Amino acid sequence: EFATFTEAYTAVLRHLLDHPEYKTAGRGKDALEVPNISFRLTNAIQRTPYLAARRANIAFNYAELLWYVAGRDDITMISYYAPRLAKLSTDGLTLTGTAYGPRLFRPDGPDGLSQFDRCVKALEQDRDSKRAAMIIMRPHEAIGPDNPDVACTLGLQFMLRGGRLHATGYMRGNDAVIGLLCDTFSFTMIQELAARRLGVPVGSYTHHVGSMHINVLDREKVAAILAEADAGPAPRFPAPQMPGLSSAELELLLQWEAVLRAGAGELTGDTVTALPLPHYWQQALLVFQAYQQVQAGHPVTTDIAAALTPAHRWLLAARWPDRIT
Ligand code: 5HM
Repeated sequence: EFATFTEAYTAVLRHLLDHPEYKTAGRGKDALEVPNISFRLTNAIQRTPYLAARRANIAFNYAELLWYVAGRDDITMISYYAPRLAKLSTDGLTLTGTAYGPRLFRPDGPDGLSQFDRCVKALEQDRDSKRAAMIIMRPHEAIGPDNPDVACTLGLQFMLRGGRLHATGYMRGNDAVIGLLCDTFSFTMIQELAARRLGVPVGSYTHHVGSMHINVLDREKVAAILAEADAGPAPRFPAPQMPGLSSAELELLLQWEAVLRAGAGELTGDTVTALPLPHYWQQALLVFQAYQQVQAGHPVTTDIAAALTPAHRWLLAARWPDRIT
């Protein structure tokens, strides 16, 4: 059990590096593996690791969450933030396994509800329900070696206990360096969305993984992350509560995301405050604006840098040290 994801993340990485149980070579990648790893974050909002050597992409984290919640599976949006994802697409247009959005957030039954809506409703009707579970990997999913993109997550579960909304993620396989960070981020955000809908505080987040592994090629990066953790405590930034996300707000966020991605418009520290969005989501747009400037080969403007929270500024500077101060 860990108070912050920074601590959980370094503990998992250290365990994999120091005590790997197997060396695997599945699908041509050499990996070090420890089967059956679980951890719990006492407070799911402490989801962001502040480890510069990890060079996390916070723009991707927000984009992936919005892409999920919108029920999207297009590679156009998501590969702009993570170009490597384009390689996972068989048809060049969509992602099948990695796109959890359609499975969680698109209406999929005769009740006209999505799995997410159905879980929230189940908890409204029976606060002690054990049924608020969403299935991600599908029974008929092609798992042969010619399918490059099979869902790694089996499911997510919400439990409303002690007045707080807890969540559990169940994964068949998880890359401890890359996937673990992104998946914890989006799953705890989905948890927080459900908590706001239910009007209860967020509780703990538990992560269970069948095959936890690191690619052998990432070993040096892991060593650098651990050396940084050993050198002193990670910086602590306040973790603001997400205010919830209405469908109108989601729509506006996605509209602006597309405008910024296309370079068809820009936001400033001033104009963003005029948008009918809570400060929390305005920050996500400022992160996208900063990302666009970096992608276009420019430094992040001082106006945008000044409007970002210290946590966002720190994350962007860890990833692109020569673009933002
Ligand atoms: O051979 P396999 O389908 O397991 O390769 C996909 C790998 O991508 C997973 O084992 C895991 O290392 C990583 N992954 C992850 O960690 C992939 C996804 C996409 O579903 C994810 N987290 N969300």
